[in-house]
Amino acid sequence: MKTIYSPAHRAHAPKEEFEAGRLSPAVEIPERAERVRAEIERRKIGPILPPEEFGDEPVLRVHDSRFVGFLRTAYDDWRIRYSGDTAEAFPSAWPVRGMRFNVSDIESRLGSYASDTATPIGRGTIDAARAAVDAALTAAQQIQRGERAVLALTRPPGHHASADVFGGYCYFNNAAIAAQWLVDRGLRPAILDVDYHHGNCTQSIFYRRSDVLFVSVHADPSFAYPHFLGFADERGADAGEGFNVNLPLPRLTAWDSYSQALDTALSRVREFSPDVLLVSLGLDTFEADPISHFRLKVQDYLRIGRAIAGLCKPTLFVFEGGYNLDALAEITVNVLEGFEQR
Ligand code: OKP
Ligand code: ZN
Repeated sequence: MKTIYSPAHRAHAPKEEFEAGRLSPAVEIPERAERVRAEIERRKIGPILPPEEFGDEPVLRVHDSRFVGFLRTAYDDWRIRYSGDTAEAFPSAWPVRGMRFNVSDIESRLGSYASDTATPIGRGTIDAARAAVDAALTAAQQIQRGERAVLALTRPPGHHASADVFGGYCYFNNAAIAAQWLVDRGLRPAILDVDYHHGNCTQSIFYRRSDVLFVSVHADPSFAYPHFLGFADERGADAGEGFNVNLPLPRLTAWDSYSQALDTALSRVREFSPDVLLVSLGLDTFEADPISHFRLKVQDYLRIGRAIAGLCKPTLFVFEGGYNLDALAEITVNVLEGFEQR
């Protein structure tokens, strides 16, 4: 299996996130992708190739142009506002009920576009996020050209970024942009999101559409981030009714019940009969993940890979979350190896 990887991700090296009332060390850090890349080499999964540049057009098929413009200048605008301070940009006020969306200065733009305080914008954030998009698009192109499976080793991740929202460590929605690019080339993609956290913004992007199926297995938002979306009764709207499937699971879910939900997800994908499967591959369902509360074990990731391979579809893995640095590389590559075994 080919991997698409760019070292440009290293330019996004957040230091801190504001969470549970305090600043804590960032967990979505360069070492994540570096460890996975090294493990792919060590276990000889296949060639590691750099992305091609696709330009803005495929990004603007999914994201609002003012939002893209905001991300492009946010760090510089922030530095100008705070006279040269090199600290990362964070929002501190949001336009909640009764207030207005306003983008007249950097503070109002941050508040209008951000969904949380865990997603800092630093000097290299935009370049890294763009390189991740290009990696996902390059992988999509490989699939279109006949590859059976490709990994886009993207970071920052993407599934908490919508048309005009960034948050949850995500800036551009890598998987959604790749899916839209495939739609624009006449293909019918399904997206299976197995990250611990619900892919709320991938859901939002395709919620009213029947040309892309979105299926997610994740921690119940009644106790887990992203808190405000990802419930089982969200089934799509308008033309998209029935094309959104959420399978929320309780705290401490282990393989027994996880695998049942995964089977349900996979049968829904099979029924849709996509040309291409995109997997939003989060590895934060691991038992020792520092921010999550499922109980999957190292060997379970081989099973996830095998189960996905059972669909017999061209498969584009798009890397999302997973924060246990000691296990992340092994469990990621287990999914790929499990997939290849079948
Ligand atoms: C991104 B991805 C949990 C705080 C959660 C944001 C989590 C973003 C996850 N105590 N903060 O889906 O892995
Ligand atoms: Zn996650």
